Amino acid sequence: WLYQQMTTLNAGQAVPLCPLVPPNLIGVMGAYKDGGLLSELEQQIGKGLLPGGQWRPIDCKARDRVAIIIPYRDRTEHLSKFLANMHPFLQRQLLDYGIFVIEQFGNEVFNRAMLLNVGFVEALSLREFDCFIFHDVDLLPEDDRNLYTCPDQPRHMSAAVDVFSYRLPYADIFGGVSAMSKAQFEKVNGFSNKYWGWGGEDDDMAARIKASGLHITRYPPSVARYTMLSHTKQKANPKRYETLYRGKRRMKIDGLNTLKYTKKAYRITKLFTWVLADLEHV
Ligand code: UD2
Ligand code: MN
Repeated sequence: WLYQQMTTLNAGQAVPLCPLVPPNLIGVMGAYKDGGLLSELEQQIGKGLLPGGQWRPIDCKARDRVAIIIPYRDRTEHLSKFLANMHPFLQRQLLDYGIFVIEQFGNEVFNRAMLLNVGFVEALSLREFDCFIFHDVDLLPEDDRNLYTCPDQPRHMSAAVDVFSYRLPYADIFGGVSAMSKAQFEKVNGFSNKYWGWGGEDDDMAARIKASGLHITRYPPSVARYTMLSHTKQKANPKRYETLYRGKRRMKIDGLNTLKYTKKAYRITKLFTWVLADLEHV
């Protein structure tokens, strides 16, 4: 038994699996809303990280290899606040993780779902991650018992967001922060690539999950609490209902298997791995 619990990190050095419940969690902690400049943050927390905003515990072997995927464009202040919050948070959870910022190139309307597909592909090309957390840059978790791992069903993480009065706005919501294993994400063919502009892409994923015989799980709202940083509203996509209506039928012919993009730039920074993606209409 003990032998099974041990695993070799460096030659000759065996470490046990990390405890199921990380011992250094704080619980309710709120979210620090100050972030400062990215360059300052690099000074403060960059040293403890592996290149590209990766980290893993050294005294024990992490149970999960988790890629955090951020869809991103033009929200610099949010990004530094996000990173200032998330690195310490994920480290307390003793995860083997990497943070990926997937930025949309150009001025076309934003396509969150497609960027998340790009993040999935790019993270896997770097390492064999087994768990993916798709994370809005403006959401900060308030309680570190909200473990960023992938259970045997997809998990909607942001169940209680301050701007929604810490209540679920509707039963099938899957937007904000969500967790899926590699196998689950492949089973549903990833996100649809067809949602340009605000809205619908998260509901489309919820429909894919259901149609694949999976179901959405959640932590209790007392734990799954988030603060949303303030921002102006994006213009809603007028075609979102129409696209959603035909969504389930498209699942096999629209998603990971039809994703097309050009990598305009790629950088391993101290705090995250950055991909600038030019998305193609597919
Ligand atoms: C809601 C959902 C979000 C998504 C969206 C509809 C929650 C809590 N959030 O967010 O997950 O389903 O509706 O598409 O349910 N972004 C940029 N730059 C931009 C625009 C968006 O970086 O110019 C990224 C950023 O990570 C942002 C995310 O996309 O947090 C979602 O966009 P939003 O915050 O404008 O939308 P919101 O708050 O209505
Ligand atoms: Mn938002």
